[in-house]
Amino acid sequence: MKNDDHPLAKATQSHSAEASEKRESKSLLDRRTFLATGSSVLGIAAVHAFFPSATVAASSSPKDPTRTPGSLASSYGTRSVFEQAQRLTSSTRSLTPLQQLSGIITPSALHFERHHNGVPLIAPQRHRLLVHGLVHQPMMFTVEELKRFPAQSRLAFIECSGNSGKEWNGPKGSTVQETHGLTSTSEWTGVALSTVLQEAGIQPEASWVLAEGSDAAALTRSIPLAMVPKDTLLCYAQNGEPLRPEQGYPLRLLIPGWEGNACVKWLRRLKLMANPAMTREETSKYTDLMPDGTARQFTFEMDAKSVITSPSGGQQLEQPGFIEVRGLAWTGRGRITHVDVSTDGGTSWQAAELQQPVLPMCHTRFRLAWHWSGQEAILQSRCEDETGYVQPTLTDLIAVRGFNSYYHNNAIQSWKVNKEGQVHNVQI
Ligand SMILES: Nc1nc2c(c(=O)[nH]1)N[C@H]1C(S)=C(S)[C@@H](COP(=O)(O)O)O[C@H]1N2
Ligand SMILES: [Mo]
Repeated sequence: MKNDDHPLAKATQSHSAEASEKRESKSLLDRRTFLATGSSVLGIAAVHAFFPSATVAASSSPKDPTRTPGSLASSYGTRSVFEQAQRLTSSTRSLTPLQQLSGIITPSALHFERHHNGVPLIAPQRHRLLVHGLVHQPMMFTVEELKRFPAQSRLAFIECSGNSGKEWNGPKGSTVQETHGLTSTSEWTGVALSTVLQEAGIQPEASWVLAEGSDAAALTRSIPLAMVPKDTLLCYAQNGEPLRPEQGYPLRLLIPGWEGNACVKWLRRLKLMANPAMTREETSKYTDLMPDGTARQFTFEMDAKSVITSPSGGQQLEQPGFIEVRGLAWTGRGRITHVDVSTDGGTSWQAAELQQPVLPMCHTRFRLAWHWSGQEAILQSRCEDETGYVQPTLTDLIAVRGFNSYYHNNAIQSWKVNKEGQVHNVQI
């Protein structure tokens, strides 16, 4: 089976330890030369710009920061040089390091990426959105024109329907980034899709809208007008600034709670139609082969799902004692209402605390105080949403969907803590 969302090429670290060691020793040398030649105030800023390595920064950081003036104001901020969280990248996707994040917002620079044929470079002045098909008046908009419409902002997660897909047939990813990193939450700003469609005027026969991207994949999906949420946005901003190129600059569709591929990036065309267009993305891809040989199609809403992000695969517990179990839960059908955590592989469950704010179609942070006795433990989380839907076990999911499925795996994840405190991905 060949599948665009399948191959999670073994994530490669962007640089080997050896290479970065070399760079550091060279940087140290450079820095000594540099310090010998000049030490103006501007020079101090330059040291920071030139030697971003954490080791160098640690060795040059003053013992008492209250006795040395800090670096100067900067025009565009960057994180502390001591912080290293990274997306894990393969050529067509990158994964959010969920285990290294706090709260519910994903920093834009760490939002997961999924693209079928690269990130296009689009000059916003040249970009157009065409609205045509079964409309009273075909229309073309520039991004500036779309920005003049009443603006709306909302937080929402986007999850790729291929997230955790590899986990259908046995535990594969070693970290939560590898098993669940294709989901992120941002604040999105744009104009309501309904506002723009109203402007063009929908003809009575129109019941689907085709959304097309301006990338080399020209990703195209048919969306049923009757199902599409009212708060669907044509977005131009993410976390307060223009969309990142990876997220669809200068314009993307955001359908809150729907599978990522329906949120067409680099959006250039909306065509009103009587029937779905049956594009590649809704026939060959993004369908689920069921045990009876039929294919589930147009499975837009993301089912409730949760995962413990800490302790999670690849982490090491230092010593027995108090540990706060932390994780994320989300659902495409509104709000998360409840999360249970088990530390004994699902034999007993305890209600976790939901951290405010609990917003619809958003990652929701949950926490549970745990005393690790130093014995083997299996950590699981199970969420419920406002429709009463409860996150299934993988066994339950396979009983309904069979072994040929890949997309929409929202099963309960298990992390095994061994006596040494090492945490591993297991299926029980
Ligand atoms: N034009 C276009 N839109 C696209 C894609 C694409 O390849 N081209 N990928 C889709 C898929 S499969 C997903 S999961 C989401 C990912 O959004 P993100 O990269 O902003 O996280 O974008 C969707 N929109
Ligand atoms: Mo996706």
